[in-house]
Amino acid sequence: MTDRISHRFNTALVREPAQSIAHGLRDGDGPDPDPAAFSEEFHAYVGALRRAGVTVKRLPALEAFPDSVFIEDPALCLPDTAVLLRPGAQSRIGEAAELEPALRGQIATVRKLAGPGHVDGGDIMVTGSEVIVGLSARTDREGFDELAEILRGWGYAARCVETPPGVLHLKTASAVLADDTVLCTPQMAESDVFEGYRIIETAPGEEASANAIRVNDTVLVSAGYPETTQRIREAMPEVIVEPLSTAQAARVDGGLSCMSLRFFQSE
Ligand code: CIR
Repeated sequence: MTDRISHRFNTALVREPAQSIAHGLRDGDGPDPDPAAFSEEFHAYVGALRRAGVTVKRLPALEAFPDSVFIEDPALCLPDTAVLLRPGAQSRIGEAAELEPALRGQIATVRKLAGPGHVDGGDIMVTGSEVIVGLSARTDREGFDELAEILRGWGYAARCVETPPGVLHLKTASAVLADDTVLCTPQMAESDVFEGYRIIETAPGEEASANAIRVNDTVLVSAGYPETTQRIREAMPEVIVEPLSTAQAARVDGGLSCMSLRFFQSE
């Protein structure tokens, strides 16, 4: 696979949060996100992506799809290629069709999962050597098999693992910080999912900080997790680590990775 494929990006697609984000899917029965506060958080995130060196293309809000700000879930983007996925939640499956025109406008080669399986982008991690796909309540074996076949045709090796029970997505509990380095929860570190990778563990009680993203020479991490932030800074002195608030996104089980599709586009 390509050197620095896991974090070398020049473009990101984002979707403005809808007012209906207040009705976004969530596991618990905590408070609804506040649309105005969510929007503020989202715009700070867009600013951070730009500072990290990507051109951000903003797509309009989709009121009919409360979770559509989490644009990572309906597609997988790779350098100059992409796959439109089939999100596993009934209320989200239509997000792929809504995204299709914009994705085709940006990326030369776009394939589509035909089904019947399902895959959420949050369950897909692209490292320097492989594409790791977590089976979860949203991503199933049929979806993995169809995706793996497409990826094989493009020269990418895909590996299927188990997303830990009770965890929404693989990348809720882990993040790729360099081609050979991941940040993950102690629970994931103990499994064999990241065998052979250099692992940075989230600090005790800071498991929610695992949903970080590396964009070029910057790592964006959720604010409020000082010990994990320090661990990343110590392990990776070559990167800038920027904490960002994700308090509103967290109310609907979202975080930093889900609010953009990041990719490298040749000129
Ligand atoms: C959902 O349950 O689908 C949204 N409320 C949150 C999606 C988060 N996406 C992600 O981590 N990739």
